[in-house]
Amino acid sequence: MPTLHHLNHSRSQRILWLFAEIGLDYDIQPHFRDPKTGLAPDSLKAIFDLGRSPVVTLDDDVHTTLGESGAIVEYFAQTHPARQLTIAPNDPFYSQYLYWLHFAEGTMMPPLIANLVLGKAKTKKKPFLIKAIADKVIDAILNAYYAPNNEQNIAHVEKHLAQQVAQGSDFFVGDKLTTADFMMLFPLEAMVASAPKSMPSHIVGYVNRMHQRPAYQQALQAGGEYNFGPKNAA
Ligand SMILES: N[C@@H](CCC(=O)N[C@@H](CS)C(=O)NCC(=O)O)C(=O)O
Repeated sequence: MPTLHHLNHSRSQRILWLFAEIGLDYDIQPHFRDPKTGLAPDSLKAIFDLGRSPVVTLDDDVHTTLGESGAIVEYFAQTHPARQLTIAPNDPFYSQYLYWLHFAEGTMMPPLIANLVLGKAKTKKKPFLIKAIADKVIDAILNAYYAPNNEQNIAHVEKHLAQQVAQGSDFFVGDKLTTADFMMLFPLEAMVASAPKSMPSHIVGYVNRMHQRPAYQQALQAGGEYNFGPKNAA
């Protein structure tokens, strides 16, 4: 049986949701972020040298330790074809499917993380004069690059989701749940949770629809506290 090494408030929520949608039997090993630094604990480094989550250990012949949420999502979707969470190369939506599957970690997450890390750097205690200069530099970097990148990404996703809704689809690609949804929900729900009023309506609508899925609710129960889930979550 696979074991998911789950870190609270993290991308491994993607995998809990995926496992619930597949109806997979698995073990869960929780790891908790350091409350001060927000970083993963050493217990995760003991499993996987990068010390990042999600990580899944498989009871296959070569005792695989698999990191990268995209790789994990693809692995389980491909090895459970009956659930039909992938799109085949001969399907007209195949290229769109690959695009959104990779857009999540390739384009959407980097400016989000940069905003988060640089924002945290601004709140760190520093001597007064150094703080004034450091904050200016941080703002310059954010304003020149990461903030506009993030805004462009949001507009790009919003336009796509508006088109999907106009075509009667609840999902990112075609008219069914695919691995692209597991990948895209995480950055979108994180943004909706941190700035609900400033997010555009189709992104908010999409996040709400995914949150209402029974398997998503099941995943919340399995993972415990999660800052980016629906506000009324247990
Ligand atoms: N691209 C990787 C990123 C993994 C990653 O950075 N995970 C974060 C949680 S969302 C983490 O483990 N952070 C803890 C740390 O860096 O100490 C993936 O998609 O799995």
